[in-house]
Amino acid sequence: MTQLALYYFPGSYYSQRALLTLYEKDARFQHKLVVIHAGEQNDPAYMRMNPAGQVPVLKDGKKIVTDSDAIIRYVDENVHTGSTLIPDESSSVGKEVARLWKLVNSVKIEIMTFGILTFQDLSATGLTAMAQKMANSIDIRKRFDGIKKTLTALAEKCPDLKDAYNVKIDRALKFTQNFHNRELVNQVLDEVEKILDEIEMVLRKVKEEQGISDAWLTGPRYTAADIALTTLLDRIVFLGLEARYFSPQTRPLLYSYYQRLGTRKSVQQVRALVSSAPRLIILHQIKKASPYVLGVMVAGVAAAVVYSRLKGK
Ligand SMILES: N[C@@H](CCC(=O)N[C@@H](CS)C(=O)NCC(=O)O)C(=O)O
Repeated sequence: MTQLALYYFPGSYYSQRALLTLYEKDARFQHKLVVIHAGEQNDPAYMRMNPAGQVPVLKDGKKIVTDSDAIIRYVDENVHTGSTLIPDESSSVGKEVARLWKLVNSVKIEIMTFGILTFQDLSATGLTAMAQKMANSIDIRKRFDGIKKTLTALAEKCPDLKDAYNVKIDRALKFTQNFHNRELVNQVLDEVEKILDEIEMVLRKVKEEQGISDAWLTGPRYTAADIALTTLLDRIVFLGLEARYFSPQTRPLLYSYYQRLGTRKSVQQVRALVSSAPRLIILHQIKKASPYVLGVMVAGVAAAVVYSRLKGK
C-alpha cells in the first residue's frame, strides 16, 4: 500500500466515519481538506476523481475509493494495524455487525440535519453554537438556486462531466424539497426513535448475556457498527437533540455508551478535528489563494519565535 490520502470535510457525517476508521486502524494518511460549504467538491478535478462530487474519498496511490462504507471496508482489509472492524460475516458477531451497521445507515441523516436547521423549534434543547453558525451562514431557502446556477455553469464548461453535474442538480432539488417538508422531517425524527429503541435493546442484551457493563454494540470490541453509531450520536448532540434521544431517563444504556465514547482516542481525534475546522478552513483558503502568502506568514511566525527566544537569553 502506498501513502493514503483522505479527501474530507471535518463537519461531514460520512467523512467522520472514514476518519474514525483511519484513526482506529492507526493508519498514516495525508489530510486533504475539501471545503464543501465553498463548493470545492464540485471542482472539475475533484469530480473527475469522484463523479458524485461528495466527500469522503480515499486515495491509495492510483486507486480511488468513494463512499464511506467502501472506505471502511478497504481500510479494514488493507491496513494491517489496529483491530478488525468488520468481523467475518459467516460468524454470528459478523452477522450482527452487518445488521446493526445497516440499521444505523437507514437513518435519513441529511433530512434530519437540514430539517432541524430549517425548523429549529424541533430541536429539543436548541442548536449547538456550531450548528447555529451553520444555519446562519447558509441561507437554506436560497441554497438550491445558488447550487443550480453553479452546477449548470460547470456542466457547460466541462462537457465530459455534464451528466454528473445534472445528477447533482436533480439530487439537490429533491433534497431541498425534502427538508422543507416539516411533516417528513418529523417522520424521520420518529424513525430515529425506533432505531434507537432497537439499539438500547441490543445494549441491554449484550450487557446481560456477556456480563460486560461497558460493552460496545456487539461486545468488548469496537466495530464498524460502532463507527456508524458514533457519528449518529455526535450528529444528534450537534443538533441539540440528545435530551430527546438519550438521557439517563430515556435510554440509559445508550446514554452511558455515549459517555464512554468520549474516552476513546479515535473519537477524541475526530472531535478535535471538528472543533478546529474553522481554523483549518481559514488556513486552507489562504493557502489556496496564494501559497506564497502562507509561506511568508509561516516564516514570519518562525522569525518571531526565534527573536523572542534570543531576546529571552
Ligand atoms: N454515500 C456517500 C454519501 C456522501 C455524502 O453525502 N457526502 C456529503 C457530506 S456528508 C457531501 O459531500 N455533500 C456535498 C454535496 O453533495 O455536494 C458516503 O457514504 O460517502
